[in-house]
Amino acid sequence: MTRQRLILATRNAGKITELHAILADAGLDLDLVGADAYPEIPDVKETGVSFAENALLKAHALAQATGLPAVADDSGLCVDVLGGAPGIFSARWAGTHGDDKANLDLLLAQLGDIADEHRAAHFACAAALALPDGTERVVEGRMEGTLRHEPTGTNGFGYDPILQPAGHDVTCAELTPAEKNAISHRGKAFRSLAPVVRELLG
Ligand code: ITT
Repeated sequence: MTRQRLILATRNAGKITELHAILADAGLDLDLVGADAYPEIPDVKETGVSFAENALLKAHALAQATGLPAVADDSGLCVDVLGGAPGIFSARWAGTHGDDKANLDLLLAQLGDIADEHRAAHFACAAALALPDGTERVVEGRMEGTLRHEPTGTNGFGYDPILQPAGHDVTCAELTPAEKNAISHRGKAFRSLAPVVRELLG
């Protein structure tokens, strides 16, 4: 039997790798295809002002353009002392969308004088499912932690080398992919979304 195709409405390679593992572990037997398989579809403008709004925008855009169900992730790093920033601006904090190193370096410089006890932060993720008929669902997940002063570790992507998850003495970039997915904002959000995907896609 042909497996149901589900579009992963993201062009972020780090996210795509994690989503394949998270959705497979959640027992979803689907033909998962990244947005890169549809290069002719333009990037959606992330005009929302919350993770949930932007995740829904991305999922609906791909579902409408392909006629297939789509899931999207909108995520970011929220720093307490910065009032929740970079937040929805995490991917373009230093100006250029997706320049992980520049984003991380700028954030570390901004927090240079901030002591350990004031370096609380969390990763947040909204996971959205959209169907071509307009049906939508969105759920959220978080991973709490503190920010290091220097990047450490080479796994993961984005701000992983500076976020030390609560209860751990290593950064996200020092965790194995499976260890990160087990506790991450993205893991939590997509594990919550998995039964909804199963229910709506059969
Ligand atoms: P798409 O819109 O194509 O999905 P994007 O990278 O632009 O890709 P977002 O707008 O959701 O995605 O921005 C997410 C940014 O937040 C990402 O570029 C990282 O800087 C950061 N981020 C999110 N999840 C992360 C994680 O698990 N580890 C490290 N950084 C993360």
